Amino acid sequence: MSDSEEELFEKRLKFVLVGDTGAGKTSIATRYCNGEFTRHYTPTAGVDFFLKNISLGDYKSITLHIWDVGGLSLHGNMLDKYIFGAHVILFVYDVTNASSFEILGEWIETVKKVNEVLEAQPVLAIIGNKCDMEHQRSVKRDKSHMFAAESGIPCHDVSARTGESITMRVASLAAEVLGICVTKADRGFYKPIVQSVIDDTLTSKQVPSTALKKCAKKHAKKIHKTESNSELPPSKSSICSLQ
Ligand SMILES: Nc1nc2c(ncn2[C@@H]2O[C@H](COP(=O)(O)OP(=O)(O)OP(=O)(O)O)[C@@H](O)[C@H]2O)c(=O)[nH]1
Ligand SMILES: [Mg+2]
Repeated sequence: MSDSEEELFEKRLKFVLVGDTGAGKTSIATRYCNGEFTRHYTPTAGVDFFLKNISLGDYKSITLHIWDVGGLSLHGNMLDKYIFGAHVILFVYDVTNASSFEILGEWIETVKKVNEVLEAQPVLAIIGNKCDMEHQRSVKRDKSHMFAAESGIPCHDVSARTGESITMRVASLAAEVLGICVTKADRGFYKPIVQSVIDDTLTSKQVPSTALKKCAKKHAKKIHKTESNSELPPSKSSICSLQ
């Protein structure tokens, strides 16, 4: 196999997650790479590393090196080293926490300053995390869309808790870096499923099936299926997945 052929099949991409403390960067990385989520919060000191192997189009093996940068690094002296050589930088904020959104400007300015000298610019994206807590949203969609338009960086909502949109978003960004489209086959791979969580207090014996169906319909929401189908949230409740 020639070098260029080999390159087509194997690729390494560096993704960097930055943003305010508590925005959910570690949770996004843990959900995406390990299919896990915890409510327990342990602030990241410095940077943490995650690895994930995916395939997209003709690229049979893409190794994603995910650098999860602690929120306190904004004012530290290591940030330039963390983002050096990044193919993708994700600016993460918490949709329920306005100050995590307001500080994005400072993150973007700092990152852009570091990248100024580079020839190849990374792909940038703004990620609004915790969209499972819509009822507590304090950053209105209009506001984030306007900010995205002004800064020229697209924004997307995800949830590390439910896994919503994470896999597909990462795949789209990787495809953008590689200059390829997410193919039909890739789309099949990330086929959406409808997931509904049914309260613990109800069991299928106690409730007629029509009521269960109604309940499932009411609470149904779309998430994206991953390779391991691991994006179901850990919960004490019974989980009902409908294709
Ligand atoms: N409901 C909900 N909670 C989330 C979500 N993502 C993260 N959390 C919670 O938010 C808290 C902070 O999450 P982390 O992932 O540790 O935040 P971080 O951005 O890595 O924070 P630093 O390491 O300090 O920069 C934890 O208690 C998580 O359980 C989400 O999508 N939904
Ligand atoms: Mg962290």
